[in-house]
Amino acid sequence: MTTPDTPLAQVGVIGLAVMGSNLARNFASHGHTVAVYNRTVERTQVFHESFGADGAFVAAPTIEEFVAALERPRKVIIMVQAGPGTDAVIDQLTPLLEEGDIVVDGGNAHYEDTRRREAALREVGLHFVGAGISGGEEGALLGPSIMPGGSPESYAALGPLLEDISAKVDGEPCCAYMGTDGAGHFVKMVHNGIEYADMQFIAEAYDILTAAGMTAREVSDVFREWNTGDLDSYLIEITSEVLDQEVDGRPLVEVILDQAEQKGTGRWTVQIALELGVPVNTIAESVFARSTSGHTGLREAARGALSGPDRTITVEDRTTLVDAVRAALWSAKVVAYAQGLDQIRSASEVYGWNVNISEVARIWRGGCIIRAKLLERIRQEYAGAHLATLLAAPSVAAELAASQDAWRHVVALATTAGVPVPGFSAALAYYDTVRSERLPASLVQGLRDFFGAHTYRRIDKPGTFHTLWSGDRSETEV
Ligand code: NBP
Repeated sequence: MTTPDTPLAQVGVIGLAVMGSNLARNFASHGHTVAVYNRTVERTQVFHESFGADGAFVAAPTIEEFVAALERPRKVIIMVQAGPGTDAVIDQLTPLLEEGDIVVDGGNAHYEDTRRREAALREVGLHFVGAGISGGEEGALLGPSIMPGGSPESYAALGPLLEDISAKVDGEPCCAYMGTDGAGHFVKMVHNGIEYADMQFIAEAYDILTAAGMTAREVSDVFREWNTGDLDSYLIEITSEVLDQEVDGRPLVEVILDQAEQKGTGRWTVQIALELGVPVNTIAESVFARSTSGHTGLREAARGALSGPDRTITVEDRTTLVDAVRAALWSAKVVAYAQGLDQIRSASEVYGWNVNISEVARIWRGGCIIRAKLLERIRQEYAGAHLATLLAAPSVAAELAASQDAWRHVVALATTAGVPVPGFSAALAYYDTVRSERLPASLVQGLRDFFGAHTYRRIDKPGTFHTLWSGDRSETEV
């Protein structure tokens, strides 16, 4: 599929399933010559037949021809199934590359794998870039949000290409350098964690409104309206579309099996948050909500054994309820973003990535699944300011203060009616926890000292203390 006259390609894509194909077509539509290769050659042929005429492609049947078709320093983007597939491609590719070439993993890799791969390729003089890419198949084709990590030198060579194909908001590319080694994949992982929370909140809002007697179509209209205000976002927009869809004369949402699946990035976010000691309870509850939905045996047993209110919410004024649910959704969403960004900052400190949180918010404004109007505001809040938490930004705190009565009312209403709201209530519990003057952690510490002599500190004097619980109960300084 190459001839001696074929021009060298500026970029190459390995893996021509949906994401790789669309990314390659995106590069070509921006005027770049793109080399493409896929393990199973039939897929390359199908790609060539389907899209070969749409741009300048070099469809390589072998990986050797693929490498030979690239201008130097070579820029190779791997878009294959994350995990062993990525390692297999790297193993085939690296002996064929030369010093200074750049290997990009655009898949959903675990950031620790990216750190390992980056170190290994650096040893042999190659740059390895772990690039988080969000936006699904449409984003890959028309402009995703791209979160690259790796050496600053590799970004200098690669960045302009990636910025070119990324989504644009206000003329700015939704792509920016995130930091060394695993920074890009870490940021993408947290993006997905926030996405889990966003979707859980949306599902809870739908559940409450239907428990109050609204039809799926009516709730669809509510989401359409919300999408014109401060909740304006891709997920709110597509919620109105999904709720509006009918199948066999019924709302589609009412016939879809109520068991949510997951691919693992939400779980990773929570696992790593636990290791970092960063509370991301909204994301954790969202991951657990999906797991619980899939435990059919447990749910069946509990359904037969546990009693409670019948999930009916009675309200006099539906408009007031809709407004209150909107306030709860917005507030919970702010808490989830605050928690996710805290997690990124914490990892950035541990790994020395120096991630610019304002830039993260900026490149999430377009192309990715959690793109939302709120992100422009978050970008501004973090620009030039060191925020201990997004919640403490004066304008955010003021709005949360204004919406909290409605938020509390919604959680109370749902809980009283037996409608589970793990996301809304986790967000509210976090809000109340971090704003508390004093927490009952003092009692936890007292108990720890009682059974394990774990000691405690006091509010009124420095030092570490232990009470002789099994002795005369006097206090000693340790
Ligand atoms: P898939 O994740 O479905 O992977 C299929 C591709 O991987 C095919 O090209 C396949 O080649 C190749 N592959 C596999 Br499987 N094992 C391989 C191996 N050992 N050596 C070489 N190639 C191998 O593709 P996708 O849905 O396009 O996603 C690609 C990446 O992008 C994934 O990491 C995914 O997590 C990430 N991602 C996906 C989305 C999305 O919306 N789908 C969004 C964001 C990120 P074959 O044709 O020879 O089997």
